[in-house]
Amino acid sequence: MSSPAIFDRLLQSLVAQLPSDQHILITLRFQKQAPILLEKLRALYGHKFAEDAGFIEWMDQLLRVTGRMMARRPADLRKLDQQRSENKEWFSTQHMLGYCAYVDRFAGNLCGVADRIPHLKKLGVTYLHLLPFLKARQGENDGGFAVSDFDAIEPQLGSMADLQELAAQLRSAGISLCADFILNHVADDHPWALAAKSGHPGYRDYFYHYPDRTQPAIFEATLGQVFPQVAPGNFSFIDEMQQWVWTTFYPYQWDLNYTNPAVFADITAALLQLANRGVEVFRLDSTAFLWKREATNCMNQPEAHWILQALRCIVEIAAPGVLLKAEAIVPTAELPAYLGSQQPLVKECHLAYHSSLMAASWVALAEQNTDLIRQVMQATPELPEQASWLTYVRCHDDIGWNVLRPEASSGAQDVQQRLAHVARFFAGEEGSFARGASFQASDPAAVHGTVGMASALAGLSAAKTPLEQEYALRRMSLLYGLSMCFGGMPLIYMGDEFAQMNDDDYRQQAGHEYDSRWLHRPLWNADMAASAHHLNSNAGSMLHSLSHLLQQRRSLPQLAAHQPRRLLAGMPAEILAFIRGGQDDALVYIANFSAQTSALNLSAGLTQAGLQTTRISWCNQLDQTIYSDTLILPPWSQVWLTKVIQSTNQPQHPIPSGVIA
Ligand code: OTU
Repeated sequence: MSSPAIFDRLLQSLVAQLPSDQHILITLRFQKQAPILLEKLRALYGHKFAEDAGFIEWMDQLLRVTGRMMARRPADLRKLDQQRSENKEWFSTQHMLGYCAYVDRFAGNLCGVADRIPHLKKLGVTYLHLLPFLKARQGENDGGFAVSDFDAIEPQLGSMADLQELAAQLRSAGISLCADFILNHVADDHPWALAAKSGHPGYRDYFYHYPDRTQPAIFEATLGQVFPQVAPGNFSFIDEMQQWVWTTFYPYQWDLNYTNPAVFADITAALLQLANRGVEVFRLDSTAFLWKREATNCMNQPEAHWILQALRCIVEIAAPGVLLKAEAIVPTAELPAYLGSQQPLVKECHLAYHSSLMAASWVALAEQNTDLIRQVMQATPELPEQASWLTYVRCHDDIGWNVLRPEASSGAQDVQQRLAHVARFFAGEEGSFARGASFQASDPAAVHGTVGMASALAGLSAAKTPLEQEYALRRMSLLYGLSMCFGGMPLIYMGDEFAQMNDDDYRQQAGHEYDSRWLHRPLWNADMAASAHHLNSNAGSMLHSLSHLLQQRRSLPQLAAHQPRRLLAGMPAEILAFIRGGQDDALVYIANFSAQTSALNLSAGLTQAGLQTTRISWCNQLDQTIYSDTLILPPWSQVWLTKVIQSTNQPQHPIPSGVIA
C-alpha cells in the first residue's frame, strides 16, 4: 500500500464515527500528525508484525478507537480544545501557577477539594495537580501509584461522577485539573496482572516475565535501584506465574511491556477516556523507565521518547486542549528531550519537571554557593515552542541528589562526598538549620535523597528566635522566588503556603511507616490555614510573602516561560543573578544564598551585561526600593529589578527590607 493510500485508510477509520461537520477540522489535525505518528509507531512496532499489512491493520484499529473516544468527547471539552488550538502558548504565561496535593490529605475526598477552590483562587492557582486518585491496589499502594483500574476512582475518594463534577467546577474557576497517569506500571491486582497470573498468554506479555534469574541478572548488572532499602532489586518472583516479573519500584508495581503494541493501544485509550472525563493535564509518571535495553540503566531510551511522541500526536488529534507533563527525574542533559527534539522537529511533552534546578537550589542553601544552579542554568537550553518547564521547590517525593552528579563532579571536591554532605546537612547534621531526613540510605556515604517539608529543610522547625524564624521563612521564599523567575510554570506543594511542618506521625501509620516520604505528606492543617491572616504567625508570614511574590510575578510579562534568560557574570559565589526579558524591559533577578549581607556594585555588573547607561536606576518590584549603584542584599534575600529612567535625582535606600514584610 502506498503512503497516501495508508493515510487515507487511517483517516477514514478515524472519522468513521464522527459527525460530518467535524470531518474537515479533524482531517486537518490528522494530516499534521499522521506522518510522525506513523513513523514512530512503525519504528516501535512495525517489526512485530509478519507483514506491513498487519501493522497497518493494527494502526487502523488504534485510530478507530481514537475516533470512538473523540465521538464521546463532551462539547465543552471540544470547545476548550478549539480555544487552545488557537492559542497554543496558553500555558506559558506568567499567570500560570500550579498547586499539588493528595486528595485525602488536602480535603478528605474529591467533593472536599471543591471547597478549597476559594483558597486556590486566592493564591492565583491555574492548575491543580491531585496526586493519584484512581482505584488503587488493596493494601499498600505507594500512595496510589499502584493503579488497579484506569477508569474507576478510589472508592474512599469518591466516584467518577464526583471527579467529573470537580473537573467542571475547577474549569469554571479557571483551574485545569491535572491527574497522574501512571503508564510505566500497574498494580499486581489490575485486571491485566490478574489475567497474567491466571495464565492468559496474551496478558502475560503485557509484562516482562522470565522463568529464571538468567535474564534478570543480565539486566541487574547495569540497573539502578529506586527504593534500595524497602524494595531492593528490579524483579519479583510471582508464585502464581512461577516467573520473575519486572518491578522497578515496589514488587506490587509491575512494569508494562511497551514492546507489546497492545499495551500502547490500551494505555492510549485509557488516557483519552480520562481526558473525556475532564482531566486537562496528565502527569506522566516515571516516563524515563518506559523502555528497557540490556547493558543500560534502562532509562531515557530512544524508544521511551518515541512512545511519548506518538502519544503526543494522538492527543493533538483527539484532545488538543490537553497537556502532557513528563515526570523524568534524570540529569539535566537528559531533560530537554522530554520536550521534543528540534532537529528534526518532533514534539513530545508540553511540560517537564526541572528536578535539577529544584535540587540545585537546595544545594545552594546548604553550601551558601550558587555554583550548581548556575551550571544547571547553563546546561538548560532555550525552550522549544509550546513547551515549558515545571519549576518547583518540593513535591511528594524525596529530593533526589543523584541527578546533580554531572554538575557536582565539576568542582575540586569528590562528587560522592559533596552530595553526601548535602544529604547530611538536610538531615540536620553538621550543625545545620535543617530538620529533614535521608531517604533510603543506610550507608552514610551513599547519596540518595532527602525527605522533609520545605519549612523543615529551610530551618523553621529548628528556629528558636524570631530572627531564626524570619531567616527560615526567607529561605523558603528565596527558593519559591527562583521557581517563579526561572521561566516555567511554578508549583506550590500543599502546606508550603503556610510553612506546614513535617508529619512525624507517619511512623505510626500502617503501610506508611517504612516509606519516609510520608514525613512530608501532612494533613492539611486547618488551624494554620485559619491563623494565616495573622501576619505575626509563621503561617501568615509565609502566606503573605508567597502571595506577594506571586502577585508581582503576574504583573511581569518578562517572567513568562519563553522570555529569554541569561546569567549575569562576575557575581560572588553566594549570589545568583540573571536577566529575564529583552534589553529594554529587562527584569534582573538577584538573590543572596548566604548567611552574610552582600554588597554588590550594581552598575558594574549591569554595564557588563549591556544594560546600564547613565540616568538609569533600578526599582525592586518586591518593595519599590530604588537603586542606582550599590545593592545591599541581606542574608537570604532577593530583588526583582526593573529599569527606571531617572529624570531627577531619586532618593536611594541603603538597606532593602528583603521580601518578608
Ligand atoms: C514516581 O517517582 C512517583 O512520583 C513516586 O511517588 C512513585 O513512588 C514512583 O514514581 C512509582 O510510581 O523515579 O521518575 O525516588 O522520585 O520513585 C520516577 C522516588 C521516579 C521517586 C521515584 C519516582
